[in-house]
Amino acid sequence: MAGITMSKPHSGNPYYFVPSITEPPQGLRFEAQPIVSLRAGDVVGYELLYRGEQPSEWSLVDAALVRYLQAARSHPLLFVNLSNGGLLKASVDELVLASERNGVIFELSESVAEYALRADIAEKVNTLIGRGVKVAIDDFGAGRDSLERLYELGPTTAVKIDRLFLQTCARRADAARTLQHLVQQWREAGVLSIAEGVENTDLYEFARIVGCDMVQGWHVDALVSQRQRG
Ligand SMILES: [Ca+2]
Repeated sequence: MAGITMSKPHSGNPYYFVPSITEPPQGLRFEAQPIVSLRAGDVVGYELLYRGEQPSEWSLVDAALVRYLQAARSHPLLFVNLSNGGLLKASVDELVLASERNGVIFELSESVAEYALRADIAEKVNTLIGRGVKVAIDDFGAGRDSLERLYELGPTTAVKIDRLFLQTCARRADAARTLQHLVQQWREAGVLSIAEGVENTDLYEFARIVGCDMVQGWHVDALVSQRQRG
């Protein structure tokens, strides 16, 4: 049985918890990073980040997490990373159940090493979207095929903008305009945009100027901690 404990690494901070899922033979530990709405400034969800030992296969970590999420939990909205292997191995029913029992948005990795897998992944993801599962494109802008990936899928709930791509856009006016157009287009299509790797005030401000809906990163963590302490 998978068990979970929510601990508070920073005393007095009720939001920044560390879930640890323990399922023999592997100890699986996750941290939850807050995702903050730029408009309202409040925490709207968390991304679960794996902090355990390097697994022999990522799909084992995914499988444990999907099993855990199939029971109803009183969590806030969780963004859950799935590897391509984990996504293909989990059944549609398991993923639908995890999505129905908990507020979950599955993040899809940008990189697909084996090109032959792409069609299988797109088909699986589109089936999931058709069954009401929410998915986010992860690391948008990091790979050479971000746009192709975005447009081969059905309606996605969110796009997460890659940390390095965000930094590039913040440095270059032409890239910033492109990002601003994309964010606007996504908004018109009802797709949320989330800037990742917001590590300082400048990037926070840049994400706000280009119109992103949400931000996450060290700077955001610090702001959340600060607010909860104050
Ligand atoms: Ca992610």
